[in-house]
Amino acid sequence: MSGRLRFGVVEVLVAAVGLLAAAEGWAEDKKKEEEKPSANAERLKWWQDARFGMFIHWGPVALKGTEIGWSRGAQVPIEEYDSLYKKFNPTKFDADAWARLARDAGMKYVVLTTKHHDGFCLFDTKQTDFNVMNSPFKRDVTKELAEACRKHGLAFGTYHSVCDWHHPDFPLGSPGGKTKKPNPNLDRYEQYLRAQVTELIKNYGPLHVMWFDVPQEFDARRGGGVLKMVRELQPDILVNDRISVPADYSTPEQRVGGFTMKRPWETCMTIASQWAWKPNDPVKSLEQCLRTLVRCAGGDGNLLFNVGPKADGEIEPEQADRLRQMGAWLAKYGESVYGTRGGPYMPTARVASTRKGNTVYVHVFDWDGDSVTLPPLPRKVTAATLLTGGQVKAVQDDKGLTLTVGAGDRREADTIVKLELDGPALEITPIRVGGGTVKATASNTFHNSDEHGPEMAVDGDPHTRWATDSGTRKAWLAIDLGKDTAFDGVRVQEAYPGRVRKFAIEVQTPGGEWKPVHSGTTLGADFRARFTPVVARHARLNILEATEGPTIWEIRVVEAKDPNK
Ligand code: H79
Repeated sequence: MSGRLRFGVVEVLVAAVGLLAAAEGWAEDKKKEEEKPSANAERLKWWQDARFGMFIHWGPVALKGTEIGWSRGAQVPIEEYDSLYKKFNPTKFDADAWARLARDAGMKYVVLTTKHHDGFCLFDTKQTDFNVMNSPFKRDVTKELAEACRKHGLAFGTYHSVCDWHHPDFPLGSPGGKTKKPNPNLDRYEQYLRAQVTELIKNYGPLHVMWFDVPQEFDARRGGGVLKMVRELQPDILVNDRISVPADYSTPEQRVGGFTMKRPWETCMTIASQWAWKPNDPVKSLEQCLRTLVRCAGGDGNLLFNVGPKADGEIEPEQADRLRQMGAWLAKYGESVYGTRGGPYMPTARVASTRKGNTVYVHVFDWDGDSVTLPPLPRKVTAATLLTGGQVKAVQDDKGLTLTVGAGDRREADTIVKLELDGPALEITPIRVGGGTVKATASNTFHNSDEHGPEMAVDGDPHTRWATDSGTRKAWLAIDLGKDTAFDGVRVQEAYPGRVRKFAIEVQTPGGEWKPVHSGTTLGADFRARFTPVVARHARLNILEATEGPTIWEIRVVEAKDPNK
């Protein structure tokens, strides 16, 4: 759970600023903006089809092997951190090799940290001397990589942190933005940021994306102003959602995003544990890497997969090997990822699906013996084959769609069943898998977005959750079991354990009243309660007190005869 907790911080930040945005009437401007056809629509479509990109976190901090930005003033004293660039001389840096690796991995775009929260600039900026041209290396890394990417047919974009714990004008400092600078000047800092963003677009563009991060101190008006400038400089650029306004797409961090076809999204995730290089950092298994990519595609999102090159300029051979393995897999089965949209089956821990034309690709990670049964497809399957090789039997009946594959043809990471339908797969309304007939409603949903709706807490997918607006102190999440059901327990997984301070589990009486069957003060990551069996169709988690907007990964009742209790 701690991983989820840790990486939620940015999302909370983005959420909080999102609220501010609405409060300031920014939403109306957005509405007007949405009425115009967007100049980046074509690029956005290309990017969604591309699905897979390389994120690169690099800088002098690689000399220490600690985390970029965050270790400044924490694991590494500030003076030492800020002097590292004087020894930064990555003689093995070869932009062409990085670009070739991205290509070999099956990636279609690259995003490089031109400046992280530590303020060091990996490009030839005229706005500060704190940049790579003043290191012994004296080479414009950003320029070389941008050119190599173009040469190898990859789109190139820049990660540029909005917050800057090094710059004297930025109000917050290291460690972790927790200290205050003596003489900040946010207006002047904004001019600095604008000047750098302008340099990036003019000198290294056209860029694929301006990937902003952590807009501390930037409210929606300030962030929205920067966004407007970016779009004026390059109308077809993509901009992520970390400039205090939603811009083009969402960016779940270190977790696979929830299914949605209403808003583009991209998961950013590290191939090992740290963003920047760390000695002996264990690399994710091939199975984990492939499933992450497939789960993103199945949820209709992208994956921006991060490597942290070493201080000498080389990408760890172990990371490079893993990426090439992914590329080899994509070379064989890429048709089930590239150019597809997510669904129609919404992803779960056990399956994901992708679709294009009249084809659905069912990616099975986990089988029930020889087969897997999915809810009915509202179209006829005219042919079923195994993209990963071998024999598959597909049967459509009242129960649903059952796919059967023998042990020898089931693949470790992902067995891909290719279904041809009698019509366009994209016309199928997304189908929930495994959540069964349980429906959910709630008193409040974060930004009213489907991605954080109450259904997310009953979809059987541990990666998606119900969330409430920030500042919510009381809320309820009700589940409809579809019919009267005998149950004697409940399980709840709280995201951000500790927010809920007082709650009751309640069931609805035939008269429509809510009656508590259990009450408590602490939920947490894996809450289980047992009580005297009750029979009811409707139950709810009534949160009576919370320190911040409560959010729940999953909730389910334990049926009275449930063998898994
Ligand atoms: O650049 C990467 C992160 O450094 C940055 N976004 C991605 C793309 C980021 N900034 N803030 N956050 C992520 C959220 C905060 C995470 C933290 Fe931690 C958890 C800060 C302290 C605890 C991660 C784990 C960083 C240090 C330890």
